[in-house]
Amino acid sequence: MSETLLKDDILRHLTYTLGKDPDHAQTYDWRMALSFAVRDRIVESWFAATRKTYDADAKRVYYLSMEFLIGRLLEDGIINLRLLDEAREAFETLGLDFQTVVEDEPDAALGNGGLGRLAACFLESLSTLGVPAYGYGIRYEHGLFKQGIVGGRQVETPETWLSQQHAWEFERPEVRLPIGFGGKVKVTGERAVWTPAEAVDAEGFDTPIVGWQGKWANTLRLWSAKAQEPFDLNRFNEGAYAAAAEPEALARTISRVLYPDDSTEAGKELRLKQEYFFTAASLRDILRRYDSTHNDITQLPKRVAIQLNDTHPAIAGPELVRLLHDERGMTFDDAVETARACLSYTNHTLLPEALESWGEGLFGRLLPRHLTLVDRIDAAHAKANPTRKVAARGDGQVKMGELSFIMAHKVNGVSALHTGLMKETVFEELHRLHLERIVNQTNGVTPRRWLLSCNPRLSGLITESIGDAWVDDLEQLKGLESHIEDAAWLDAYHAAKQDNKAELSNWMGQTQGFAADPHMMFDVQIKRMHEYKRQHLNILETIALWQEIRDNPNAGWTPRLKLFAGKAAPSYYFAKDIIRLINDVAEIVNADPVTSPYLKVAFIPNYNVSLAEKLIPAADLSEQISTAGKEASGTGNMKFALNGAPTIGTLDGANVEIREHVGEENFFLFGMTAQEVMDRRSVADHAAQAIAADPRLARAVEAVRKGTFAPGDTDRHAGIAYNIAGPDYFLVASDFSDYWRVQREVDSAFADEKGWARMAALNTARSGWFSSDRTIKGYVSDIWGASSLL
Ligand code: B1H
Repeated sequence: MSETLLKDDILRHLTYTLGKDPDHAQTYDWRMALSFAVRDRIVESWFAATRKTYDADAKRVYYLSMEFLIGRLLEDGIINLRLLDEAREAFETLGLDFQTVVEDEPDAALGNGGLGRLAACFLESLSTLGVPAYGYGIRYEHGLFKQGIVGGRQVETPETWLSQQHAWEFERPEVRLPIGFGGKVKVTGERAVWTPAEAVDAEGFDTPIVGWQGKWANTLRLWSAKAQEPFDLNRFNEGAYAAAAEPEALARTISRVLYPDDSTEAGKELRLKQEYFFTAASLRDILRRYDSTHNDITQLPKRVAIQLNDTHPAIAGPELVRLLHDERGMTFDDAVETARACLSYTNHTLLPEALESWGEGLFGRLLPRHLTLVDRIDAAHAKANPTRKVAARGDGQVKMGELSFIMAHKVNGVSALHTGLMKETVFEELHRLHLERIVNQTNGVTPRRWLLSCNPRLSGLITESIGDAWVDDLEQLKGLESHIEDAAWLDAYHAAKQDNKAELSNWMGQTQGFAADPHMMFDVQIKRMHEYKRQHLNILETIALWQEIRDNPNAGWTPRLKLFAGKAAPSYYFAKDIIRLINDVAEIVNADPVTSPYLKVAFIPNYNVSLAEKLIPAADLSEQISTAGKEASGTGNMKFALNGAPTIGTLDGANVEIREHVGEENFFLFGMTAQEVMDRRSVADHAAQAIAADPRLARAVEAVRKGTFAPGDTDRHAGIAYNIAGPDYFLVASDFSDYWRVQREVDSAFADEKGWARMAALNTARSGWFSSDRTIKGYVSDIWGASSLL
């Protein structure tokens, strides 16, 4: 570790790296100087880790992902290096506000939601555990769009995290790999030579990811697309300046923007180009690194484990076969075997609209050699499994889920329920043919970010109570259970939550136009906007509650603040309509003097990692209300439980396991099971029946339909009402009555302050299993065969 004082290093970087006189430095300059001072310390363990990995000739894990939703890195680095006190002190003596400096960092949103955030948690856990690993992805110039709310509606503007220098990355101009598209394939005997028609360069940018206590750091390598020629000199000399710049602009397009579709497939040519671009660059880089210390390519699986984060990098299968067979002379069969021994695949969703497939026309035009190889891989699989009916090719499509399955030695789901459903539904036949292939690895979250860093009050209390070994051994939270009957301790637990709520309330007052009363229950649903996540079930219950409070204001209602946040994919109109309904309901309900003491509604714009870090520690109740069978796991659900917000939820995804861990008496269960959902769908007019059976539901739907929340534009929300009363694919109407019933149980439970604190504390004490450290240990032993070098 560095021997110099952090403060001296900050001032040195301010002066010599940023060229700023302390008297004239702005927040940005201080933030960069602090980041560089912290980064220096990370680099030390980063080099040491790389050296150790080479010395041990250790197996490396390569995590290929279209998304890394890392958020801010400065506080993470400070926390993991245990520099918080020193950094705070340094800024105090400099007369600067530490929090302002930390919050100046842009939130790197190179992902949509859970899938991308999981990749970020995994990188941090891999470093904490000292497993040699690389994350590989795309250095998008523009991450997920910024969401504004104007007139109740979502408006999107481009995100510009790179408009300032990114403090954490190291550009690697020497790592520049040409990636080709299109062109011709010349077959000579068994092998082929592919001559692409066009090519761009993939340039690497490295970000070190440091683990807990700075004992290890791994690398996140993101690829940026660059034109091979900076501009067309001939056209420039002819005076065609715009045309001269065109090839450069076109090449850069590949890494320009993140597709904003969560759990849906984009199906665009540029998307396939992005997928091949980063996957091909990563594989080339992996082989280059292997070659630098090995000369027998057949031993590759001993040193290399490649994890495909969903099917987005599925082209890795045929590409690796191409590299081994066409370029390195392995037989086709050996190439497939070797590739499969390296590759494994995580499935994150069973939603049909999210399963990737590509038309063979497009696929063959961009990747002509790969199309032939996919055919051969599929034919070989068919030959080895003569009874099979499901294929990676058919109907003129390349099906990426099937392809990934066939090319992986292990395939995993992300919660016990989801893995079971994979075996019964989408991968039913492939599972039967390969009974050992599918395994479960229930998701987890890193406790460094999602408790230690985001919730200093609670983590302080935990450390006072049981010491600090919980930070990288989260199951130790169990030790809190012995304090539960201690009234003073429970008061302290409750006080931490109350203080978090007061802090959020202040922030809302400053930024959202109203400061919620911290004595209300903070009932929080924050996640991507999606019909299957059923924000419309929540707002419908809100409406029914508002109506009921108006009817009977003195019935002793438990005061609630309903908090929502989440982005809708720009072309997902129904999800955008739900955002508008929530905002419209908020306007009417919040202005109602009768109900105001008991009910408030807020939609906080621009949900991202940093906002989650603010909201979760202040939450009382966690809404995890997806239609059973649809949410593969969820990871927000774990963050809430860990931070002492009990769940109201369905038996879906990891909710099932959360309930098992925290105890059913500390979890508010409602709704149909996955099996009941499937049965219910076959009931004609299930929604109409549910509405007829529940007058409260009927009244709420009717209020939406007739425009109660859209004065002067009464048709505005009719579409939502007709959907709920009609097709209602996600069974909002059928689950409503039970949801309402259990919400009233929540009301009574919350009114008992001590009882609630106890339940919240038990959620914290029993959530240790949901650490991503546990998840990564599972991948290491069941899938990767790697090991820790610590
Ligand atoms: C999840 C996605 C996803 N599942 C396609 N699938 C995407 C699919 O841009 N695309 O094309 C982007 C994302 N994301 C989520 O993964 C699940 O819905 C969650 O339940 C799960 O917790 C998370 C991590 O496993």
